[in-house]
Amino acid sequence: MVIKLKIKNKLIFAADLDNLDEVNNILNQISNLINTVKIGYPLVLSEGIECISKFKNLGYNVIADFKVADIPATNKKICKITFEKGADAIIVHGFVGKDSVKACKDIAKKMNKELFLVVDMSHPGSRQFLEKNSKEIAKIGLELGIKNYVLPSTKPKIGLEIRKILGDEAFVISPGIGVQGGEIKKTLKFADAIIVGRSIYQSKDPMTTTKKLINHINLAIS
Ligand code: NUP
Repeated sequence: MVIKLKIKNKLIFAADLDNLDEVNNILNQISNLINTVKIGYPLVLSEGIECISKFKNLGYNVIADFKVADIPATNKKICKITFEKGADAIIVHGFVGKDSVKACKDIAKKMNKELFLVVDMSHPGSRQFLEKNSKEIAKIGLELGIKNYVLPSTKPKIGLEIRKILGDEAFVISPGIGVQGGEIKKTLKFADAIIVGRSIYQSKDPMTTTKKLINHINLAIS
């Protein structure tokens, strides 16, 4: 598996709050349990792109979940700026086609950063368009030599099928655990790490919840 990010406890925290103080409050409670934070539009549009450097300064790996999905020239700019702001990795959509993904891949390679390709998604609406093309999207990733992928924990059967296409060398992260209905054990049969947001940040006791999640993860892989 070729990934520069070392994800502690196979758990990525999705910081989808719109308030940085609230995110920091959660992180203070779980900082010894996780080392990788995924940020996306809710936080960045509320608090600004500088969130990335703030988390980097605290020592976290930062994955920017911007689901980049534009023409190649614009994709390249989005990725470049995100990496310059300090993100270790960016999440990119595959449905836009090979040229758009390649633009992201090329700039990630040039800047020595990571790219995660979304092959399928976890919500019910993904069945309408994305799921029908997920295998083709995975193939685009392989053709471009992409190592990192996002697969939905809510679709364990598809997860396994796509993992077969991607091979053991791929590094797969998976959202959809908990609130969306995904299960840790089934997910870790095709994924290397899970992404969890609401189950942690909406919990009355984020530290205990995170510890329980890690126990489940350890049981699932033992
Ligand atoms: O298919 C996807 N599903 C998904 O939930 C791809 C994603 N990137 N996500 C993101 O993962 C979603 O935007 C959120 O940040 C996180 C899951 O959060 P939660 O359901 O654990 O709260």
